[in-house]
Amino acid sequence: DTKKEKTFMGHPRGLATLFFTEMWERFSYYGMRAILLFYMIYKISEGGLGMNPVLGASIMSIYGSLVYLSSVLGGFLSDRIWGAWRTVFIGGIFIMFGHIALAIPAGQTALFLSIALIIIGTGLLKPNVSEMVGSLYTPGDVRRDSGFSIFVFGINLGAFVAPLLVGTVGQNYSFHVGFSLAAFGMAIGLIVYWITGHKYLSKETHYPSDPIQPEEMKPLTIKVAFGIIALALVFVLMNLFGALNLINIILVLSIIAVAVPVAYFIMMLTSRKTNKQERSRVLAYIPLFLAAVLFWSIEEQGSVVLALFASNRTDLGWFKASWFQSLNPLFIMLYTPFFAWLWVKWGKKQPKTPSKFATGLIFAGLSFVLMAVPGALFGTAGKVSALWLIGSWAIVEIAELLISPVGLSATTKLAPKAFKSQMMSMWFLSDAAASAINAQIVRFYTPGNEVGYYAIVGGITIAFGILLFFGVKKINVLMEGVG
Ligand code: LEU
Repeated sequence: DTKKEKTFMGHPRGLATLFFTEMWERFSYYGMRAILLFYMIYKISEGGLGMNPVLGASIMSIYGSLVYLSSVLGGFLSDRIWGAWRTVFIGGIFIMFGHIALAIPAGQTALFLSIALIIIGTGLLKPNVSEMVGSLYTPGDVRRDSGFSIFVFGINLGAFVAPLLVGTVGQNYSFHVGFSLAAFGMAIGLIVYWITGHKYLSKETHYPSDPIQPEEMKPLTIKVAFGIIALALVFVLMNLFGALNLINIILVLSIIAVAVPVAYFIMMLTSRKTNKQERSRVLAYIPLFLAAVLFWSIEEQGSVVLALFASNRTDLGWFKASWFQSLNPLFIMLYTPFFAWLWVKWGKKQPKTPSKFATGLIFAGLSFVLMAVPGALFGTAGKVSALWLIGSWAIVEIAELLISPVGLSATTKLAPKAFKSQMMSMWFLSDAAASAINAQIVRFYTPGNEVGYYAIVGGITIAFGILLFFGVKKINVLMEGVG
């Protein structure tokens, strides 16, 4: 076929649809996150909910965890029931209503309703948008990696602009107007998706890849019912012992978010569908997964612990605390061309996945150790230069480029044949587990002990990075040539 098809930067037109849909979805998500913590903990007289900051930080983290844990549900609904096209659209509707809930000044009820809607919606939308990017290319298409880079650029473009717009309106004018901007962004994403997606995405995305069979319904219903009853029982018991409060509910959710990836590992390692070589690759994935958890733990604390530092401990001048959330995506966009150039330049001589991960952990840890310095030097009572935070993000984003794209690609390469989509979920689960752990540890963060907090969390991460360097050889052997 010689007739020239219209492309999007040399890529299938469907990439433009997915690029803009995900850009607007991430705009809504990160815009909301840039002001949510402040909304929860600011005094009622300042337009906030007046919640305890320690609880607010914990909610931010468990929310960030469940948003990715639910990708397991989204993957299932898409593969087996709805197909990716519908799952994404329904997800977007949930997300939009989630932001609308916060646009209405209805206190904590609206807060928790919004959180529930956005957890479900993101779980339906995000894994399937990413999956559809992959499905734009035939297995041999050399444009695949560059397609993903363009897609990730869209994520970060949305994430960069959002705190500036939503943050400014939210902090200057009213939180609720800020949240309505987030809702508006998701609405634009949905319209773009609907109109251009019908034209440019393949009809295959309208059908499940592995439709569920009628005989599978009964065992599935029993499993789901069992799970719901077990969870309900836990809450009933907690209630009986007078322990049913937010802190303990968050603890139960944290345990679940850590247990799910553990269960996935056990299932993949013990399944008869996994052959010997595949088992060795899954074993190699365990230390990489743990490293990813440590990395995401620090990365995700950017919108919690560092956001608190921005608000309480930083000389802001005309700057808004929420604007700091734009630094993470900004540095990613700045560094991406450099790393693309570096990997091409080093070619086959470039370090393998475990070495990149180990280096990444050391950078991630250093970004936190740096944050221990201002408190150690000047005490924790006053305010310090914004350069500390800017420097910290500049360092942690080096780590993100050594771990996030590399890990995503390693995940797909190490997946056993029978568990391709489960492995894809594993990548999101590394963030879910990390944020679940954060929900527990951020409670120890108070201005009084910030120095110890940053030094310990950063130090543990650096130590694990060094440990990982010692294991590099062994992991490379286990990976058997797919490094
Ligand atoms: N920052 C990433 C995103 O928003 C996180 C994800 C890979 C867990 O897409």
